[in-house]
Amino acid sequence: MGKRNHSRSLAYRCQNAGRRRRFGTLLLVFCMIVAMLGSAADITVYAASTPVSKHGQLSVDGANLVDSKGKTFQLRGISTHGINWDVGAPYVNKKAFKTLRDEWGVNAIRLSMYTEDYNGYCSGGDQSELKSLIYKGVKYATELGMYVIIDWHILSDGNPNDNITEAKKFFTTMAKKYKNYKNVIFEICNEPNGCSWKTIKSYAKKIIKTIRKYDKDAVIIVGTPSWSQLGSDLTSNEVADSPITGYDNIMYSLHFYAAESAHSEYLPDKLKYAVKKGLPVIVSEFGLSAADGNGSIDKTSANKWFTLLNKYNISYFCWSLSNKNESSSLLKSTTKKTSGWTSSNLSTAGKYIKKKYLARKKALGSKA
Ligand code: IDC
Repeated sequence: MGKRNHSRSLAYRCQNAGRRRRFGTLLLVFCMIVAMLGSAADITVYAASTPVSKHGQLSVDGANLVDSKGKTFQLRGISTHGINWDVGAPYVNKKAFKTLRDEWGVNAIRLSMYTEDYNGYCSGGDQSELKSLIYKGVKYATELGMYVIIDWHILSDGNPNDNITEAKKFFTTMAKKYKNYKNVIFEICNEPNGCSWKTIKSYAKKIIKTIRKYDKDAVIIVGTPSWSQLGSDLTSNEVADSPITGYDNIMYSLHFYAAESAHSEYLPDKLKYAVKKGLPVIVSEFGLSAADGNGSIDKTSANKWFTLLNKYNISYFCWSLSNKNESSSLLKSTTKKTSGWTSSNLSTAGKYIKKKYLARKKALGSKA
Protein backbone atom coordinates (compact mmCIF):
# COMPACT_ATOMS: atom_id res chain seq x y z
CA MET A 1 0.00 0.00 0.00
CA GLY A 2 2.73 2.29 1.12
CA LYS A 3 4.71 1.17 -1.92
CA ARG A 4 1.78 1.64 -4.24
CA ASN A 5 1.18 5.04 -2.81
CA HIS A 6 4.80 5.81 -3.23
CA SER A 7 4.87 4.67 -6.84
CA ARG A 8 1.62 6.45 -7.53
CA SER A 9 2.93 9.64 -6.11
CA LEU A 10 6.14 9.11 -8.08
CA ALA A 11 4.14 8.65 -11.24
CA TYR A 12 2.10 11.67 -10.29
CA ARG A 13 5.21 13.72 -9.72
CA CYS A 14 6.72 12.50 -12.98
CA GLN A 15 3.51 13.39 -14.77
CA ASN A 16 3.51 16.72 -13.07
CA ALA A 17 7.15 17.35 -13.96
CA GLY A 18 6.34 16.39 -17.54
CA ARG A 19 3.46 18.89 -17.57
CA ARG A 20 5.69 21.57 -16.13
CA ARG A 21 8.34 20.85 -18.77
CA ARG A 22 5.73 20.99 -21.54
CA PHE A 23 4.34 24.17 -20.05
CA GLY A 24 7.89 25.55 -19.82
CA THR A 25 8.58 24.64 -23.46
CA LEU A 26 5.29 26.14 -24.57
CA LEU A 27 6.04 29.30 -22.61
CA LEU A 28 9.47 29.51 -24.19
CA VAL A 29 8.05 29.04 -27.70
CA PHE A 30 5.34 31.58 -26.95
CA CYS A 31 7.93 34.10 -25.72
CA MET A 32 10.09 33.47 -28.77
CA ILE A 33 7.16 34.07 -31.10
CA VAL A 34 6.22 37.25 -29.24
CA ALA A 35 9.83 38.43 -29.37
CA MET A 36 10.07 37.64 -33.07
CA LEU A 37 6.80 39.36 -33.84
CA GLY A 38 7.87 42.26 -31.67
CA SER A 39 11.15 42.81 -33.41
CA ALA A 40 9.54 42.21 -36.81
CA ALA A 41 6.97 44.83 -35.88
CA ASP A 42 9.73 47.18 -34.77
CA ILE A 43 11.56 46.69 -38.02
CA THR A 44 8.36 47.16 -40.00
CA VAL A 45 7.44 50.30 -38.10
CA TYR A 46 10.95 51.64 -38.55
CA ALA A 47 11.10 50.71 -42.21
CA ALA A 48 7.63 51.94 -42.97
CA SER A 49 7.46 55.14 -41.09
CA THR A 50 10.62 57.13 -40.56
CA PRO A 51 11.56 59.62 -43.24
CA VAL A 52 15.21 58.51 -43.39
CA SER A 53 14.45 54.79 -43.52
CA LYS A 54 12.09 55.45 -46.43
CA HIS A 55 14.17 57.97 -48.34
CA GLY A 56 17.80 57.35 -47.38
CA GLN A 57 20.67 59.50 -48.52
CA LEU A 58 19.51 62.60 -50.37
CA SER A 59 21.28 64.08 -53.35
CA VAL A 60 20.83 66.79 -55.94
CA ASP A 61 19.70 66.04 -59.46
CA GLY A 62 19.49 69.13 -61.65
CA ALA A 63 17.33 71.61 -59.77
CA ASN A 64 15.82 68.88 -57.58
CA LEU A 65 16.52 67.34 -54.25
CA VAL A 66 16.02 63.59 -54.69
CA ASP A 67 15.94 60.57 -52.41
CA SER A 68 18.05 57.42 -52.63
CA LYS A 69 15.71 56.05 -55.31
CA GLY A 70 16.15 59.16 -57.40
CA LYS A 71 12.60 60.43 -56.66
CA THR A 72 12.00 64.12 -56.00
CA PHE A 73 11.90 64.66 -52.28
CA GLN A 74 10.74 67.57 -50.16
CA LEU A 75 11.98 68.41 -46.68
CA ARG A 76 9.37 69.97 -44.41
CA GLY A 77 11.50 71.31 -41.64
CA ILE A 78 11.46 73.42 -38.53
CA SER A 79 14.40 75.57 -37.54
CA THR A 80 15.42 76.02 -33.97
CA HIS A 81 15.97 79.55 -32.75
CA GLY A 82 19.67 79.98 -31.95
CA ILE A 83 20.88 77.00 -29.96
CA ASN A 84 23.13 79.51 -28.19
CA TRP A 85 19.96 81.22 -26.85
CA ASP A 86 17.95 80.26 -23.81
CA VAL A 87 14.88 80.44 -26.06
CA GLY A 88 16.45 77.95 -28.49
CA ALA A 89 18.50 75.37 -26.60
CA PRO A 90 15.68 73.76 -24.53
CA TYR A 91 13.95 72.54 -27.69
CA VAL A 92 16.91 70.44 -28.74
CA ASN A 93 15.35 67.39 -27.13
CA LYS A 94 14.17 64.08 -28.53
CA LYS A 95 10.57 64.42 -27.41
CA ALA A 96 10.26 67.78 -29.16
CA PHE A 97 11.56 66.34 -32.42
CA LYS A 98 9.26 63.35 -32.04
CA THR A 99 6.27 65.63 -31.47
CA LEU A 100 7.13 67.50 -34.64
CA ARG A 101 7.62 64.29 -36.60
CA ASP A 102 4.50 62.50 -35.39
CA GLU A 103 2.07 65.36 -34.89
CA TRP A 104 3.18 68.04 -37.37
CA GLY A 105 4.38 66.01 -40.37
CA VAL A 106 7.90 67.40 -40.01
CA ASN A 107 10.72 65.32 -41.48
CA ALA A 108 13.72 67.56 -40.81
CA ILE A 109 15.19 69.81 -38.13
CA ARG A 110 17.54 72.73 -38.63
CA LEU A 111 19.97 73.30 -35.77
CA SER A 112 20.83 76.99 -35.96
CA MET A 113 24.02 78.01 -34.26
CA TYR A 114 24.77 81.71 -34.45
CA THR A 115 28.41 82.53 -35.06
CA GLU A 116 28.42 86.11 -33.77
CA ASP A 117 25.04 87.18 -32.37
CA TYR A 118 24.30 86.61 -28.68
CA ASN A 119 27.40 84.75 -27.49
CA GLY A 120 27.68 82.86 -30.73
CA TYR A 121 30.24 80.22 -31.55
CA CYS A 122 32.84 82.80 -32.61
CA SER A 123 31.93 85.56 -30.17
CA GLY A 124 32.42 84.14 -26.72
CA GLY A 125 30.00 81.20 -26.75
CA ASP A 126 31.11 77.99 -25.10
CA GLN A 127 32.27 76.06 -28.16
CA SER A 128 32.34 72.63 -26.58
CA GLU A 129 28.89 73.12 -25.08
CA LEU A 130 27.51 74.29 -28.42
CA LYS A 131 29.08 71.38 -30.25
CA SER A 132 27.68 68.95 -27.71
CA LEU A 133 24.22 70.44 -28.27
CA ILE A 134 24.66 69.83 -31.98
CA TYR A 135 25.79 66.26 -31.31
CA LYS A 136 22.69 65.72 -29.20
CA GLY A 137 20.42 67.25 -31.83
CA VAL A 138 21.90 65.07 -34.57
CA LYS A 139 21.64 62.00 -32.34
CA TYR A 140 17.95 62.60 -31.60
CA ALA A 141 17.14 63.31 -35.24
CA THR A 142 19.04 60.19 -36.31
CA GLU A 143 17.29 57.97 -33.77
CA LEU A 144 13.96 59.32 -35.01
CA GLY A 145 14.89 58.86 -38.67
CA MET A 146 14.71 62.58 -39.42
CA TYR A 147 16.97 64.73 -41.58
CA VAL A 148 18.99 67.42 -39.84
CA ILE A 149 20.73 70.58 -40.98
CA ILE A 150 23.78 71.84 -39.11
CA ASP A 151 23.51 75.58 -39.70
CA TRP A 152 26.50 77.93 -39.36
CA HIS A 153 24.25 80.87 -38.62
CA ILE A 154 26.08 83.99 -39.75
CA LEU A 155 24.00 87.16 -39.46
CA SER A 156 25.63 90.30 -38.04
CA ASP A 157 28.90 88.88 -39.38
CA GLY A 158 27.65 89.45 -42.91
CA ASN A 159 30.82 88.38 -44.68
CA PRO A 160 31.35 84.64 -44.11
CA ASN A 161 35.09 85.10 -44.56
CA ASP A 162 35.18 86.96 -41.21
CA ASN A 163 35.18 83.65 -39.37
CA ILE A 164 36.49 81.31 -42.06
CA THR A 165 39.24 79.85 -39.86
CA GLU A 166 36.69 78.81 -37.25
CA ALA A 167 34.33 77.61 -39.97
CA LYS A 168 37.00 75.34 -41.44
CA LYS A 169 37.76 73.83 -38.04
CA PHE A 170 34.09 73.39 -37.22
CA PHE A 171 33.15 71.76 -40.51
CA THR A 172 36.22 69.50 -40.42
CA THR A 173 35.01 68.16 -37.06
CA MET A 174 31.42 67.78 -38.28
CA ALA A 175 32.33 66.18 -41.62
CA LYS A 176 34.64 63.67 -39.94
CA LYS A 177 32.01 62.78 -37.38
CA TYR A 178 29.06 62.50 -39.76
CA LYS A 179 30.63 61.26 -42.97
CA ASN A 180 28.73 57.98 -42.83
CA TYR A 181 25.38 59.48 -41.85
CA LYS A 182 22.58 59.55 -44.41
CA ASN A 183 20.61 62.31 -42.76
CA VAL A 184 23.06 65.14 -42.06
CA ILE A 185 23.06 68.27 -44.21
CA PHE A 186 25.55 71.11 -43.84
CA GLU A 187 24.53 74.76 -44.20
CA ILE A 188 27.75 76.72 -44.37
CA CYS A 189 26.57 80.34 -44.09
CA ASN A 190 23.03 81.27 -43.12
CA GLU A 191 22.63 84.81 -44.50
CA PRO A 192 25.61 86.58 -46.01
CA ASN A 193 24.97 90.31 -46.33
CA GLY A 194 26.98 93.34 -47.37
CA CYS A 195 29.26 91.26 -49.56
CA SER A 196 29.21 90.06 -53.15
CA TRP A 197 28.41 86.65 -54.57
CA LYS A 198 32.05 86.45 -55.66
CA THR A 199 33.17 86.84 -52.02
CA ILE A 200 30.62 84.29 -50.79
CA LYS A 201 31.58 81.89 -53.55
CA SER A 202 35.23 82.03 -52.63
CA TYR A 203 34.32 81.19 -49.00
CA ALA A 204 31.93 78.45 -50.11
CA LYS A 205 34.48 76.73 -52.33
CA LYS A 206 36.97 76.54 -49.46
CA ILE A 207 34.43 75.17 -47.00
CA ILE A 208 32.97 72.71 -49.52
CA LYS A 209 36.51 71.43 -50.16
CA THR A 210 37.03 71.10 -46.40
CA ILE A 211 33.82 69.09 -46.01
CA ARG A 212 34.38 66.94 -49.09
CA LYS A 213 37.77 65.82 -47.80
CA TYR A 214 35.82 63.59 -45.39
CA ASP A 215 32.18 63.60 -46.43
CA LYS A 216 31.93 62.84 -50.11
CA ASP A 217 28.23 63.14 -50.64
CA ALA A 218 26.31 65.11 -47.98
CA VAL A 219 24.09 67.86 -49.30
CA ILE A 220 25.71 71.25 -48.65
CA ILE A 221 23.66 74.46 -48.58
CA VAL A 222 25.31 77.70 -49.60
CA GLY A 223 23.89 81.02 -48.41
CA THR A 224 23.38 83.67 -51.06
CA PRO A 225 23.78 87.47 -51.23
CA SER A 226 21.56 89.93 -49.34
CA TRP A 227 20.36 87.66 -46.54
CA SER A 228 19.98 84.69 -48.88
CA GLN A 229 17.90 86.25 -51.62
CA LEU A 230 19.75 84.65 -54.53
CA GLY A 231 21.25 87.98 -55.62
CA SER A 232 22.54 91.25 -54.25
CA ASP A 233 19.34 93.22 -54.85
CA LEU A 234 15.69 92.43 -55.28
CA THR A 235 15.93 91.68 -58.99
CA SER A 236 19.46 90.40 -59.56
CA ASN A 237 20.18 86.74 -60.10
CA GLU A 238 23.96 86.33 -59.76
CA VAL A 239 23.68 82.93 -58.14
CA ALA A 240 21.53 81.33 -60.84
CA ASP A 241 23.72 82.97 -63.48
CA SER A 242 26.96 81.82 -61.93
CA PRO A 243 26.62 78.80 -59.68
CA ILE A 244 29.55 76.95 -58.09
CA THR A 245 31.03 74.35 -60.39
CA GLY A 246 33.09 71.23 -59.76
CA TYR A 247 31.08 69.80 -56.86
CA ASP A 248 27.96 67.67 -56.57
CA ASN A 249 25.08 67.94 -54.09
CA ILE A 250 25.26 71.69 -53.60
CA MET A 251 22.08 73.71 -52.97
CA TYR A 252 21.51 77.44 -52.68
CA SER A 253 19.35 79.09 -50.08
CA LEU A 254 16.44 81.41 -50.59
CA HIS A 255 15.00 82.97 -47.44
CA PHE A 256 11.73 84.87 -47.21
CA TYR A 257 9.50 86.38 -44.56
CA ALA A 258 5.88 86.27 -45.63
CA ALA A 259 4.83 89.63 -44.12
CA GLU A 260 7.75 91.42 -45.79
CA SER A 261 6.02 92.86 -48.85
CA ALA A 262 9.24 93.23 -50.88
CA HIS A 263 10.01 89.53 -50.36
CA SER A 264 6.63 88.44 -51.60
CA GLU A 265 6.74 90.86 -54.51
CA TYR A 266 10.20 90.08 -55.89
CA LEU A 267 11.44 86.75 -54.62
CA PRO A 268 8.92 84.44 -56.36
CA ASP A 269 10.19 85.64 -59.75
CA LYS A 270 13.76 85.02 -58.68
CA LEU A 271 12.80 81.54 -57.61
CA LYS A 272 11.13 80.84 -60.96
CA TYR A 273 14.17 82.16 -62.79
CA ALA A 274 16.49 79.96 -60.71
CA VAL A 275 14.39 76.85 -61.28
CA LYS A 276 14.31 77.53 -65.01
CA LYS A 277 18.08 77.80 -65.00
CA GLY A 278 18.37 74.47 -63.17
CA LEU A 279 19.61 75.95 -59.89
CA PRO A 280 18.87 73.71 -56.87
CA VAL A 281 17.17 76.02 -54.39
CA ILE A 282 16.24 75.28 -50.78
CA VAL A 283 14.28 77.52 -48.45
CA SER A 284 16.41 76.72 -45.42
CA GLU A 285 14.61 79.48 -43.51
CA PHE A 286 11.33 81.34 -43.81
CA GLY A 287 9.00 83.03 -41.41
CA LEU A 288 5.40 84.15 -41.42
CA SER A 289 6.27 87.52 -39.88
CA ALA A 290 8.24 90.50 -41.12
CA ALA A 291 12.00 90.11 -41.54
CA ASP A 292 12.70 91.25 -37.99
CA GLY A 293 10.93 88.13 -36.76
CA ASN A 294 8.06 90.11 -35.28
CA GLY A 295 4.91 92.07 -36.15
CA SER A 296 1.81 90.68 -37.75
CA ILE A 297 1.66 87.36 -39.51
CA ASP A 298 0.68 87.30 -43.18
CA LYS A 299 -1.18 84.09 -43.91
CA THR A 300 -2.41 85.19 -47.33
CA SER A 301 1.11 85.72 -48.54
CA ALA A 302 2.27 82.52 -46.83
CA ASN A 303 -0.46 80.56 -48.62
CA LYS A 304 0.82 81.83 -51.96
CA TRP A 305 4.37 80.89 -51.03
CA PHE A 306 3.36 77.36 -50.06
CA THR A 307 1.50 76.89 -53.34
CA LEU A 308 4.60 77.93 -55.27
CA LEU A 309 7.11 75.96 -53.21
CA ASN A 310 4.98 72.82 -53.27
CA LYS A 311 4.52 73.13 -57.02
CA TYR A 312 8.29 72.90 -57.48
CA ASN A 313 8.74 70.49 -54.57
CA ILE A 314 11.08 72.91 -52.89
CA SER A 315 12.06 72.13 -49.31
CA TYR A 316 11.36 74.60 -46.52
CA PHE A 317 12.26 75.22 -42.87
CA CYS A 318 10.18 77.50 -40.67
CA TRP A 319 11.75 79.94 -38.20
CA SER A 320 11.49 79.21 -35.29
CA LEU A 321 10.87 76.59 -32.60
CA SER A 322 10.82 78.94 -29.65
CA ASN A 323 8.63 80.63 -27.06
CA LYS A 324 10.45 83.95 -27.45
CA ASN A 325 7.94 86.78 -27.32
CA GLU A 326 7.93 87.49 -31.07
CA SER A 327 5.41 86.50 -33.72
CA SER A 328 7.72 84.22 -35.72
CA SER A 329 7.93 81.90 -32.68
CA LEU A 330 5.88 78.74 -33.12
CA LEU A 331 5.04 78.55 -29.41
CA LYS A 332 3.20 81.04 -27.24
CA SER A 333 5.48 82.97 -24.93
CA THR A 334 3.56 81.53 -21.98
CA THR A 335 4.28 77.94 -23.09
CA LYS A 336 6.72 76.26 -20.77
CA LYS A 337 6.46 72.76 -22.22
CA THR A 338 9.43 71.79 -24.37
CA SER A 339 7.60 69.00 -26.23
CA GLY A 340 4.16 67.43 -26.61
CA TRP A 341 2.41 70.74 -27.26
CA THR A 342 -1.34 70.95 -27.50
CA SER A 343 -3.02 73.46 -29.76
CA SER A 344 -3.38 75.93 -26.88
CA ASN A 345 0.42 75.95 -26.45
CA LEU A 346 0.96 77.10 -30.04
CA SER A 347 1.20 80.65 -31.35
CA THR A 348 -0.82 81.77 -34.38
CA ALA A 349 2.23 80.91 -36.49
CA GLY A 350 2.56 77.51 -34.82
CA LYS A 351 -1.07 76.56 -35.45
CA TYR A 352 -0.86 77.64 -39.07
CA ILE A 353 2.40 75.79 -39.76
CA LYS A 354 1.25 72.58 -38.12
CA LYS A 355 -1.89 72.58 -40.25
CA LYS A 356 -0.01 73.39 -43.46
CA TYR A 357 2.66 70.76 -42.92
CA LEU A 358 0.15 68.06 -42.09
CA ALA A 359 -1.92 68.93 -45.15
CA ARG A 360 1.15 68.75 -47.37
CA LYS A 361 2.19 65.42 -45.91
CA LYS A 362 -1.29 64.08 -46.54
CA ALA A 363 -1.34 65.40 -50.09
CA LEU A 364 1.98 63.70 -50.86
CA GLY A 365 0.76 60.34 -49.50
CA SER A 366 3.39 57.65 -49.87
CA LYS A 367 5.82 60.18 -51.40
CA ALA A 368 6.00 62.13 -48.14
C1 IDC B 1 16.13 86.72 -35.25
C2 IDC B 1 15.42 86.19 -34.03
C3 IDC B 1 15.43 87.23 -32.93
C4 IDC B 1 16.86 87.68 -32.68
C5 IDC B 1 17.51 88.14 -33.99
C6 IDC B 1 18.98 88.51 -33.82
O1 IDC B 1 14.10 85.84 -34.38
O2 IDC B 1 14.85 86.72 -31.76
O3 IDC B 1 16.84 88.76 -31.77
O4 IDC B 1 17.44 87.10 -34.93
O5 IDC B 1 19.75 87.47 -33.39
C7 IDC B 1 16.74 86.00 -40.23
C8 IDC B 1 17.82 85.33 -39.49
C9 IDC B 1 17.40 84.96 -38.09
C10 IDC B 1 16.49 86.03 -37.51
C11 IDC B 1 15.20 86.07 -38.34
C12 IDC B 1 14.15 87.03 -37.82
O6 IDC B 1 18.35 84.22 -40.16
O7 IDC B 1 18.53 84.79 -37.30
O8 IDC B 1 16.19 85.67 -36.18
N1 IDC B 1 15.58 86.39 -39.71
O9 IDC B 1 14.66 88.32 -37.75
N2 IDC B 1 16.77 86.36 -41.51
C13 IDC B 1 15.63 87.01 -41.79
C14 IDC B 1 14.86 87.04 -40.66
